[in-house]
Amino acid sequence: MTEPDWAAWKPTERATLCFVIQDGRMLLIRKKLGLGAGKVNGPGGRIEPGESALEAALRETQEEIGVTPTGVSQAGELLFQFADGYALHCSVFTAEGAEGNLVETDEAAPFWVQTSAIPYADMWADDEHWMPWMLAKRLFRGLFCFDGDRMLSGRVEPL
Ligand code: 8DG
Repeated sequence: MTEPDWAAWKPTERATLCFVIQDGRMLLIRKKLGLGAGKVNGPGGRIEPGESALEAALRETQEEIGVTPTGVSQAGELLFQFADGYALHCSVFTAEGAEGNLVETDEAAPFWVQTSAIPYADMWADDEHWMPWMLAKRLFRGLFCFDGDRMLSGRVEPL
């Protein structure tokens, strides 16, 4: 698979991710269903028609683990080109906290980890490349090519 022309790249679908980071810890999920099932990730999912990326990030977090993120800001964006032609744009947000009761749902099991001990081995292969940017509050753009869940190439640049 050759690298796409990222300047002309258009996504098939758009999704979001939201990472609550508070007191040196980050709120993660083990995803039970859908794309990336079995992997550790932040809450998130596809943007529905008429919704902004931020609205989708809040809704998906509520649906997946029962809490509403607060103090949300943009962290970066991820462009994923898959070998089968599927292309996904993902807006990444961070939150300073979350309101409500954390619950496990059919979609996800939530847990907290120290930001110094992120379980990259259980996550999508690109995450270890851009998460340090997010933790350092450096706005980023990540450009990644995948075949299934195997990362073929990628890079991270300032946004
Ligand atoms: P649905 O909830 O929209 O109905 O469908 P789904 O099949 O469950 O998928 P999703 O959760 O909506 O969308 C996939 C999620 O996975 C979305 O939040 C973006 C995220 N995701 C990827 N690739 C990668 C990746 O490489 N790293 C990380 N951290 N997240 C990724 O699709």
